[in-house]
Amino acid sequence: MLHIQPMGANTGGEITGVDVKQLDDEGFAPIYATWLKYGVIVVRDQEIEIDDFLDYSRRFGTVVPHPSKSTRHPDYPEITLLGINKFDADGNLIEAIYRRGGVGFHTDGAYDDVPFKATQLHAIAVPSTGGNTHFSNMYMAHDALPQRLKQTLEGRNGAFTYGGRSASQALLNEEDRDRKPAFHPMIRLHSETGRKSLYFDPGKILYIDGLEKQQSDDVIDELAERMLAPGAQYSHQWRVGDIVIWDNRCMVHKAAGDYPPEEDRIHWRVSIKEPAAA
Ligand SMILES: O=C(O)CCC(=O)C(=O)O
Ligand SMILES: [Fe+2]
Repeated sequence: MLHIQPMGANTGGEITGVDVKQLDDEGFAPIYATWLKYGVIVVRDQEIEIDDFLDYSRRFGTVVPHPSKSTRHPDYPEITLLGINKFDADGNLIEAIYRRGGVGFHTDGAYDDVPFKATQLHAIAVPSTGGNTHFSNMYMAHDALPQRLKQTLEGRNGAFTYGGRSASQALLNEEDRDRKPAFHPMIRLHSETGRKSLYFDPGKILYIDGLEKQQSDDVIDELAERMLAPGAQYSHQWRVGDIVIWDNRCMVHKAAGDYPPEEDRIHWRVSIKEPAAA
């Protein structure tokens, strides 16, 4: 029987007692509601094939291929493989694969005009120690901002690119680099929960539109600290069979990246967008 339990103090929920292969719309409704409420959920103990994972993922929205073409599954472009081909031909660790998602807290796809609504991972192999994914709740980051910053940010857009100010684009093919920035409101109203969150990604933001460069840089530096609000975090310790999905509209995340590199840590990953308006 479906069982729901909170994981972090304010963020993260765990669901047990379901088989995602067997769900109908009625069975899915409480899972979706739990996801909206907690920002990130884990569904435990799933034994699934790639097609099952894609079918289940499509319940959340439109599954789209990730721009990093080199890490796509050869037969399923919508599936990104995390932790595969970590070593080059000489046996050296490829940092861009090992540390993927581990450089800092971020939200997926802010470089796109329509960022990813959600990202979902299924754990295939889990290391004996480390390798968590950390999450932090951006509703709480918004609510904890000083009034002065809320006033500065309200009604303003941030400009975001894949590499942000550092321009690191290691996993992109040449033709996909240096696209124009995408603009998104820094204070974001969630279309489904109606709550305001801070929308920020220190590794992808270039500047805040309408601010002088110095002020924009200062605010970005301040937000890099304030994005992690007290009590807003949840660190997910993976088990094989977990399916974890987070809401990129109101959460940031980061791979801990601290596991023994010689061990396997492998996930299937999908990017999910809002379905196109009918
Ligand atoms: O591997 C992880 O824990 C998360 C990686 C990441 O940032 C992502 O898949 O978007
Ligand atoms: Fe990510």
